[in-house]
Amino acid sequence: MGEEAPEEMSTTEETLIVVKPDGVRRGLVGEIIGRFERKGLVIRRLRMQTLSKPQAEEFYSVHKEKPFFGELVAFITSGPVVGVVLSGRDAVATVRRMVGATKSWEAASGTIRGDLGLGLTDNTIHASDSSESFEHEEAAFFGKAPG
Ligand code: FUP
Repeated sequence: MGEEAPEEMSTTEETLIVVKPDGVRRGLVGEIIGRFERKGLVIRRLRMQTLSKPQAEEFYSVHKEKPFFGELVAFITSGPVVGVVLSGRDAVATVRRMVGATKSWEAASGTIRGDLGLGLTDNTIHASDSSESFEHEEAAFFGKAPG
């Protein structure tokens, strides 16, 4: 038996990316969303907004015990961000590969963080790391789903 699921078992799924305040301030929204569109992922929802502190604390609640939580919330609320729900084959893992390593200075060339920045908290983009995270983050970012 192979280690990987057969191709036909790959699933269409959804994920969320958020262009962080540094990415918006630096004029990288089009560059970033364009990469996902060219890859073949489909935009399902899109919104620009400045997150409130409670909304950001909910969005990042998985990190609430971490020493950098305060810094993370302060940064993500420091200016407008752009959230995009993307769908496609294995979207969670595919998008994470395109985003690259958390420390932008270590991220591989060809990835968004590797090509576009040097930061850690200000690492240009957030992407859901699982379908469960996606559900939580979509609700925190957009509010209750329509319908
Ligand atoms: P990632 O999934 O790559 O976005 O990274 P993590 O879940 O490890 O971290 C969540 C966010 O916290 C990232 F935006 C980076 C930030 N962070 C810090 O600001 N300081 C740290 O020491 C570690 C992570």
